[in-house]
Amino acid sequence: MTILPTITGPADVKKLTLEECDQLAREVRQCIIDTVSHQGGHLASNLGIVDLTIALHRSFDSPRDQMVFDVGHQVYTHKLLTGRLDMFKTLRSYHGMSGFPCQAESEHDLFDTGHSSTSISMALGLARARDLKGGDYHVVAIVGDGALTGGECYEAMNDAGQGHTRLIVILNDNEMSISKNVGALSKYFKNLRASASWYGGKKRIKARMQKIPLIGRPLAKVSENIMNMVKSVTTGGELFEALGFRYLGPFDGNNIEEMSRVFEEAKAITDMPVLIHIVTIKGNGYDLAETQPERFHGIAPFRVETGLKRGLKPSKSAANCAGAILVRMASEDEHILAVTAAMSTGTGLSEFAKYFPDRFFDVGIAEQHAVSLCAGMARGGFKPFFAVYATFFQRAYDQMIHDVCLQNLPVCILADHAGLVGDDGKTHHGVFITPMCLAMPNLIYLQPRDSEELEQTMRAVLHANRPSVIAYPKEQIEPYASDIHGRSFEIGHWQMLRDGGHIAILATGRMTKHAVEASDILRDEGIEAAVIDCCSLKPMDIEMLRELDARKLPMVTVEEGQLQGGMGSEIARLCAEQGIQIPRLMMGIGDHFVTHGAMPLILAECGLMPDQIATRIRTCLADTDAGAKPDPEQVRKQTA
Ligand SMILES: Cc1ncc(C[n+]2csc(CCOP(=O)(O)OP(=O)(O)O)c2C)c(N)n1
Repeated sequence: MTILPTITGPADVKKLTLEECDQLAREVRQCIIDTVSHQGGHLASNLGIVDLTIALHRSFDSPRDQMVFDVGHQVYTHKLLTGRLDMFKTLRSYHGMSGFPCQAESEHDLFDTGHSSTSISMALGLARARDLKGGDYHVVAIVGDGALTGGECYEAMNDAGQGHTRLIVILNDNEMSISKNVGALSKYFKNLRASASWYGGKKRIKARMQKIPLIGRPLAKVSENIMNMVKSVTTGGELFEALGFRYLGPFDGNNIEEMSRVFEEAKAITDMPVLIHIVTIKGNGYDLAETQPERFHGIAPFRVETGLKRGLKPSKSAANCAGAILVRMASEDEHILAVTAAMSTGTGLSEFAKYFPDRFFDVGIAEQHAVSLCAGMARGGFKPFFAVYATFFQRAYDQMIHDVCLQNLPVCILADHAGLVGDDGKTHHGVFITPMCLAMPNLIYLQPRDSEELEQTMRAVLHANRPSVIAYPKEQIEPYASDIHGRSFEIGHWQMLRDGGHIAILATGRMTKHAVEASDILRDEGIEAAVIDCCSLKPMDIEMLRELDARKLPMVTVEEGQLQGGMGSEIARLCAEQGIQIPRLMMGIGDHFVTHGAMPLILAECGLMPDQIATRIRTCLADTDAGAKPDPEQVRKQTA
């Protein structure tokens, strides 16, 4: 009999015997492999944490007891055990299940998360709230060794350790972030694992005993119990003890029985926070993911037998394009350095690391530190490029203003995954980057329209010798046909890709291509639209705005980001300042978080597909006489 379909909630997990739990773990793994192979998703992290999650739901009583999974990319088992099996096949699809914790899905998810290193702070907050209310339930944070490279974890532990707050933190140590974990702490965890020689010994002895015919398995069980008793009285983890935590570990996190026993031990500690150090195997149960955990960390749909991608060849990534350009530039200029915050492959820096290992720095999941580090490197005479997903760069807002822009230092942020990102959804869309950057004095902020302009912008900021951010989407945009020749990008100058006498579409980044396609549609209807590539968002091209005004061309703007404080808003502000007509229509993302799903679907939800842009322009032109001064009420309605 299969067990997984009978699990409607944590209460059903509690009824299972240990043998049945092991069977459930196998079924959950199979379900995750099957589903991710069709839907894509975070495979290796989820396979590693199956046993731990089953043990958590055996020992704790969610939702009364509260669990916070750090990042949240590893909650698939948690979802399956909390009544979401039916929905699971829709993982990461439009209007389907989120790939991350999601309050709208279940009372067992307390926060919608996707960014790293926040779980201990959140759990401490929950624990303090519990204590203020006089509650007696448990609060548990589950945090990976990768996430534990993020500084916020230490701010939280430092705070937790000063009181006697009852809190359980589980450190899930699989020696991996997305890539191999980095830094002094990862060495410290390695030493902890090694110094607890019982751990490796235990595994070896158990494996050998199990091979003895007939009596092997029972014998292994007895000896494991004895070794576990010995373990209970050993100590270690001075770092955590110094922070005011009781340290328990390391334990085998892929052993449900062992986890259940440790959790009971931790539950009994009520006068201080506890950190349980467990060791798991990333990708556990699927050979390919075990041997290549980085490739299977986050993966597009694939064939289970071969691990090869399903379907069409995936589109090229802009990150790889930027990485290749940076390698070329670095071979010409030895002052160029590259920095990543635990995302060397994702941000396209693997080749750079290979060619220039001395000029490449992986700082762990520490975006704030990365930006201040770059400030120091720049002050020291170098030209650092920090490649980071736009959404994670949000972390370093203050460091960018205070440590880079205020000092006017030549640090370049390569803000990858800018705009909408598709399946990862609301925690990962890089749609706040423009409002962030437009507010920063001294900054050059660029959004190239394609791979060719990406290279031009990277070279331009190198010579500008000032703080800069270059934002580009996840997918590489190949150069496309336009009426301009020479294609010479200049900071502070916009390019008219196509001329037209009825309306001017001002667009940026990937939306420039959509604007060209919209103008094709409109051209067939007799509407001539000029398309302007506004790559240089800071500084903007005031001359071009004056020229459009002089020609009495009504303006509309299109951007793949928040309208509040975005490109359209800034153009309107500049126009008002210059006494020229403001845009009639601003297209972009309204005042809400955008869901997950395939890119065309979510772009359509935001009204940003070429045909939708054309329709809105047509309506706008029909509503107002072309060339007439805009009616503010009309502008308000159109942009609502
Ligand atoms: C602030 C931030 N930076 C980067 C990431 C990208 N990211 C997602 S998971 C991950 C690695 C997490 O490693 P770990 O916590 O050890 O979990 P594991 O996947 O190994 O189980 C990274 C870098 C993120 N989610 N948030």
